[in-house]
Amino acid sequence: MQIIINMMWSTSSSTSTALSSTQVQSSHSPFNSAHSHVSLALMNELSCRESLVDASLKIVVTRYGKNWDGRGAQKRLGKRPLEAAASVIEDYELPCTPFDFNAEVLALLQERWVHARVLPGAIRLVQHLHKHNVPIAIASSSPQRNIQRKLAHQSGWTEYFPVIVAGDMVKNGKPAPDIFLEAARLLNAEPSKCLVIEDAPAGVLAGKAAGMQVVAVPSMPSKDARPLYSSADVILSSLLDFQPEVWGLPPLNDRIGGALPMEPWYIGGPVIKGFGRGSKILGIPTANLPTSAFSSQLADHVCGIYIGWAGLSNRGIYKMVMSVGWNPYFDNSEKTVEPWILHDFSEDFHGEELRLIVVGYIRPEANFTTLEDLVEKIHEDGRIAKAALEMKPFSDYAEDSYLTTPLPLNISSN
Ligand code: ADP
Ligand code: RBF
Ligand code: MG
Repeated sequence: MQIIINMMWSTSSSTSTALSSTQVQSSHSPFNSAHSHVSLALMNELSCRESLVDASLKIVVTRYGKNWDGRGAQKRLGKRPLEAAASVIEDYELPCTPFDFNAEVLALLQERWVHARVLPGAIRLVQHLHKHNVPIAIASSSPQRNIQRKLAHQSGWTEYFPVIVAGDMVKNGKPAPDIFLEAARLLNAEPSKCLVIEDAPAGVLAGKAAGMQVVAVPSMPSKDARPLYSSADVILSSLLDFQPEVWGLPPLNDRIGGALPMEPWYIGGPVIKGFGRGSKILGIPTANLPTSAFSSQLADHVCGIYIGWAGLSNRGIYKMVMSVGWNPYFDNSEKTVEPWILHDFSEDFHGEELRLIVVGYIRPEANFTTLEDLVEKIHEDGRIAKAALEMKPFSDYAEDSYLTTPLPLNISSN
């Protein structure tokens, strides 16, 4: 499960993937038959986000005696290595050339690529498109050598991407359209029949400049960054929400009882006080967990609404549905994990140990115009969770001993 497709060293976003076929229908038209199909999609950001790149940048910037604070991240997204290096050098006033800086960062990244993880939803999507003979290309700002190295970590992926256009194969990097136009040419597809999936603002601009449709999956989903993606045709919060049928491609039919099975996620800790508004304002209590004990797992998971099983100290095992993210309606400043245990308790259990196995994804976090709409949606999530957790594979995890085994001390006391 370790691959990085788009992530070049600047931050994530340097790779894009293109899907194509021989003929095209207009977007938004339903997929009719395996023969009449469509689209070329170029998509970016199949792999995990900036953490590896940022960790390497931080080391090199620190070597020059400067304090890394992550500034300028937006600007670097989707840029080719030397251009991104120039931007860091300017931001931190470093006494070196982009070439030297780049060499230092690349040396660190070589060692780290193996640790890169695939973005949630990437394998599912690529395999689905491959199965339906939708040609896919990668159009990445990374140099060719780096893309190959990243692809090699994921078995079968070289064959999924018959066309790869790297940053060093074209004259102008993103936001110029060159990289996508070259991908379309190699795919034998008209640019207007291509769909780009991109995570970086520069890539979104490049896709539009190439005359393609663009789905943005922002790698920096902060509110401030939103305007940078405004030229995209659609903005999604993750690849899990990509709906091929919207683009005339065969739909994904892998939900079970309304939830998408996923690699289970095991998290736990003592129940802490949250914002004190779940039960008071919504009538829906959520048992907040301290995220410090599993912050890297949290960073790997996209925001959204999930289902799973909850083991509560020695009270029992229950179904649960939870929100992961910033709760747009309340506009929180941190990413929280808030499970609503689908059981009536007669009292609070702050401080008790809660262990969760998260097994399925329902939907992205949304904003709502009224509190009633939010409450109604959460109740609908609850109904989906109750029913889906009765079904395989979700039901199997109710037996998992993780739910009944006390956590190691360093986690439970965190
Ligand atoms: P907080 O801000 O402290 O999370 P909430 O109003 O969200 O307050 O209430 C959550 C608390 O309510 C939990 O920490 C737990 O002690 C208690 N609680 C009672 N029933 C449930 C339930 N079914 N699911 C989650 N928490 C519950
Ligand atoms: N908050 C949002 O702002 N948007 C959502 O889509 C959303 N969905 C939720 C779904 C579930 C199953 C639960 C338990 C909560 C959800 N919330 C959502 C979070 C809700 O706002 C949260 O419980 C409050 O912030 C109380 O802390
Ligand atoms: Mg709560």
